[in-house]
Amino acid sequence: MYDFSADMTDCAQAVELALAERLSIATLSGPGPVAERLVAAMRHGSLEGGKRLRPLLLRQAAAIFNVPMQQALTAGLAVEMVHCYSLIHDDLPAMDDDDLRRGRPTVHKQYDEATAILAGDALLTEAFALLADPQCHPDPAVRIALVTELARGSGGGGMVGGQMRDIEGEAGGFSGHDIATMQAMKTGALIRASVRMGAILGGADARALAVLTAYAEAAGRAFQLADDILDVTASAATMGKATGKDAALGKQTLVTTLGVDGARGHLNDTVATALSALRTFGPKADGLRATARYFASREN
Ligand code: GRG
Repeated sequence: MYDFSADMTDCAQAVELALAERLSIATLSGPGPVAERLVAAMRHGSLEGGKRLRPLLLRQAAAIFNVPMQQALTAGLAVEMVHCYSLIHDDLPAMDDDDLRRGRPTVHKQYDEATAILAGDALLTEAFALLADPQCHPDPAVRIALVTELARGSGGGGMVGGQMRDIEGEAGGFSGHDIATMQAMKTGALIRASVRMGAILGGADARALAVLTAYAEAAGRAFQLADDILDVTASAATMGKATGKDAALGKQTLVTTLGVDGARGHLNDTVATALSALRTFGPKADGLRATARYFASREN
């Protein structure tokens, strides 16, 4: 019987251990020795905290195809590094200007802005070095497919482009469609890439990949809806970051247009869409099913 809580804890522990090992002076040094301050800032922005949901989704998708755990973990680390870089940069004064992340000072507060920018840059770069490493997958064609997927999900047509649209939207005038596009890119694209990378590691055929993509897109919408609801309903202590930011910035979300109850109803419908996409898969997709349900019930 699948146990979501055990799966999530096990994944988070594995990611924490592997990240701590990878983000070391020995591993990060290139033609020259990496600066100790840079490594410390990268570790501050990546270790101790974080639900590690993207590596979890990746390994749950990979589990459908019996991918070895080590391969799923290596690719999951790459996604988590991109995620942590995005949070470090998102917290900067030029972006969301936050002091608190995962219950601790943000990287630019603990160090300084320049160090935070560089720590994010180095995490992003290291993510692609990980995917290029044969421990990720013995077949170079699979590794290239993973690099392409992560680049698409995190770049101008994905997460970074979504962040740009979000900033543009602060001026107002966004339609419901504009908000949905921005959110699908800013938050959804990396979640989509995570699931698809698990499928790519498993050699999924085009049909399975399409089904998992449909799941991932709905799961990404559910994750973002939950985040928008929690921004209104949860405390900063529970979230480990400032809340009430959307309203303070006058940002439009589905909560502003539908209200909290309307948004909750929409969240439940979106989770149902994610689950129905998986109907052709048997119990091997129970992990992905449980994570979509968790998105509707999470409290932080
Ligand atoms: C600055 C390049 C760049 C991108 C920023 C991800 C992102 C794009 C901004 C983060 C701002 C934000 C709060 C987005 C909402 C969704 C989100 C990514 C929440 C945080 O993800 P969790 O809940 O965080 O998975 P943990 O801490 O558990 O890893």
